Amino acid sequence: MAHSQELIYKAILDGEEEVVTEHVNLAIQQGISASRLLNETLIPAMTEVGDLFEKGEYFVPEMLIAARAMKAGLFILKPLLVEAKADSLGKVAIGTVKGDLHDIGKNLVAIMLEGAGFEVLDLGIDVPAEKFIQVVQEDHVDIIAMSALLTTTMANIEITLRMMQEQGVRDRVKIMVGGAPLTRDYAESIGADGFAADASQAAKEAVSLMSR
Ligand code: B1M
Repeated sequence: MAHSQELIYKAILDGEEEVVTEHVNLAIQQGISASRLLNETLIPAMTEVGDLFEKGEYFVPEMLIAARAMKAGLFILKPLLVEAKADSLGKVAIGTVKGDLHDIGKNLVAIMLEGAGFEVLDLGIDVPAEKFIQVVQEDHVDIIAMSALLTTTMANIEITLRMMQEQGVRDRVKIMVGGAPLTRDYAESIGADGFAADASQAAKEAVSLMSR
């Protein structure tokens, strides 16, 4: 790992937003690609934050400031990860499900979808089933993408799907789901059309869903 990447990694662990901003910019000037910075530095740093939380060495405030620092880095990388495409492949509405406040993974998926040529409507975090249903009814989306990071909130994906069925809108869209606690088997078991384990897979899955 280059020296600047080590500094970024440590600054995310320490929640130092300004240091992340400075060294992500420097790393880019040094020719380190945005995807390397993302996959070798930013994401592994967040994984370590999670591990430290599990070990009881970090608490929610530390996770929160680390997430802010990560977002500062992502903000710089976003335009480099997204190369605007002329024609839209389709429209995706994405959100983190009800009760869940984690948005970094969802934001990354949104970035990769845009990069793949989709128009993305970001519904944010803590999105209730009613909001997803409203979007299907009013916004002519092709894909609904739901993210969940907690074992407790992944059930809200299934609840949203059931409510969509009850409201008669389920078959108007493709449903793609993802997030750390989810598996392809789970996605299939609840009747989702697509699943992806990470953001770049999510973009590929969305492209494939458009032709199914
Ligand atoms: Co929380 N948190 N957190 N947290 N947090 C986790 C998820 C946890 C695994 C930490 C741990 O214990 N190791 C654990 C969940 C345990 C579980 O349920 N299995 C946990 C917990 C317990 C909690 C709280 C309950 C803590 C508490 O209050 N006691 C609480 C819940 C709040 C709530 O949501 N109601 C909580 C709060 C928070 C913060 C708010 C402090 C903060 C989030 C800030 C933010 O997002 N703006 C936070 C953070 C930062 C984390 C960790 C450390 C990092 C998450 C992250 O951003 N990862 C996380 C530990 C970990 O992930 N190792 C943890 C980086 C990101 C790029 O990865 O989000 O996995 P990820 O996204 C990936 C894939 O999952 C996938 O692609 C992404 C990119 O490759 N993906 C999709 C995601 N969505 C997808 C959708 C798709 C397809 C792929 O299609 C639609």
